[in-house]
Amino acid sequence: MSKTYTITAALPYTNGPIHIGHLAGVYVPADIYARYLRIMGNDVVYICGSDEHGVPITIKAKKENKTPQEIVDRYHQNIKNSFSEFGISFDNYSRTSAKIHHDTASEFFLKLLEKNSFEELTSEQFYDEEEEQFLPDRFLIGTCPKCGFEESYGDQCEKCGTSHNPRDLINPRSSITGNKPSLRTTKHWYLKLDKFQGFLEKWILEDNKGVWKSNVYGQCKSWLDDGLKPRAVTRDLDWGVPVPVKDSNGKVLYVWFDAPIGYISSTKEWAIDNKQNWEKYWKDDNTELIHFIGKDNIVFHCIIFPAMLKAHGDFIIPKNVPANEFLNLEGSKISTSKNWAVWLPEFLNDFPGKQDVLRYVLTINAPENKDNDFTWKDFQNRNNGELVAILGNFINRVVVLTKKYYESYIPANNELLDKDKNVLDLVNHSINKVEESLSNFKFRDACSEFMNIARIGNKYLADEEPWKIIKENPERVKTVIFISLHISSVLAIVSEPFIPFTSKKIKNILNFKDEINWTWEGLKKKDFLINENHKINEPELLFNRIEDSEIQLQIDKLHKKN
Ligand code: B3M
Ligand code: ZN
Repeated sequence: MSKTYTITAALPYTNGPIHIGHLAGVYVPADIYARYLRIMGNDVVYICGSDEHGVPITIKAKKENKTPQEIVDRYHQNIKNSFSEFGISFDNYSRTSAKIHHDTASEFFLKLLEKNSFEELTSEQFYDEEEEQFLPDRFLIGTCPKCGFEESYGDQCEKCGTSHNPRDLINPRSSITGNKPSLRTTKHWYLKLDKFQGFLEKWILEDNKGVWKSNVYGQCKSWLDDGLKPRAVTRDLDWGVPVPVKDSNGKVLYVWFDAPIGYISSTKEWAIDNKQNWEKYWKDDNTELIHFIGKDNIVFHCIIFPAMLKAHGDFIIPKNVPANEFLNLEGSKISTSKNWAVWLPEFLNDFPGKQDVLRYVLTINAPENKDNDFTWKDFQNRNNGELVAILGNFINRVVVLTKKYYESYIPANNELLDKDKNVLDLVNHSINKVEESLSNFKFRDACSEFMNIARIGNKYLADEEPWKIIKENPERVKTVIFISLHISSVLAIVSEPFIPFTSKKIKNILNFKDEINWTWEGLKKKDFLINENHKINEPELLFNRIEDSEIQLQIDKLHKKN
């Protein structure tokens, strides 16, 4: 039955290009899910945008002697292009510096103010006398009270993932000047998170126990077990959404207050452009809201944003938050500052047209339940051993044989033997498994099961050896080719969420005509989508081998960067 879904992918900070870690952790899985839901006939809006406020952007601007706006303008376009080049099928990619976002975030804040969800507190905060500014969040560096990491930020430790109060940081210093900060008094608005403890406990710890991924559930439980406290949602900064009340000069909304509201403003922007009703995607109890994020964003999406939504009162809360772990690169943590990363624009430059290879490798090796490693060798092996040797090879053999024996017309099949029926059963079984895994956010399993369909096809061809029996048993060959073409049509459809560019190529080779039946649903309704006498197109290689030298180049490049 068709349902309505709002799929969000974490809004990337607009202070640098996108790398493979972002893609693997958030954007590819979310894209697979959105594409899958769409082909199953659901009403889906897949939302994202640039997170343009916050300290990382201000810091980058300071370093480069630019304005924050100049920084975000540069990277917003760069990031947006990368997503579109890699087939990330957002319905809308907005940005939080947009007016619609400032308006939406301000209204949200005012509503919470009206509902008495904040308390105003005056406290002492760290201040850099030389720079004459307060030091919220990443402006402050010090030793993590939990794990001892010496470069922890004021708000969060990147090493152990703990969020903390800046006052708990050991040996705090300014990240701009390195100075020891002083303390100054300032007033802020605090969200009364403690008021939502009971609601969150029931919703997460009871209702979603065994439903949400265990990494997500575990982090939430530890937050809830510690007891929630009021949390400041404003900052003394000049870059961000101004606090929309009188006398709040020099104060903006905390980036983690405004950014998730960005999902709502991006949906609104889409709705205006497409004459849709945005409220259907955020206020209807039958709509499923799903947030795709990395593990460092769990608390914001599972505790703070749901509390904000609940406090507001008009909104649905997320159905699931399938957060991923991190992807490492060649055995080490991906690091922007150390330039230990594979940046998407560079990848495209070095491997033009190989977006699907990257999508495939990042999915089959996704950091779903634990941190995982991307290696160039594995990238090469997956390409040569799976995409070329299994999927590409299967489609190519079938299409070449169809051309050779039947001038590219699909032959009529004869009576199916048990072994043909067995193969069809295996394929159907795999389709169901792909579906089941996708609906449970198990993208690695889904992807390897999809490749399994090509494996089944290859084995079938190898067992039946049509090229050997074409002379003495041409009628049998018709059936074998028909079944193989059917498997190719299954692959054309089932591959779409994972490797959309390739799916399109296979569809084109098979010369898909009646798009209505050539869907996943169509696949389930009918035994065969293809029919005899339909003419397919010329063979076309789907993938090329990647040579050792190309891989070595990447490894050298990575090490040279350091
Ligand atoms: N920009 C954090 C990040 O990129 C942040 C996500 C916002 S989602 C509302 O890790
Ligand atoms: Zn730590």
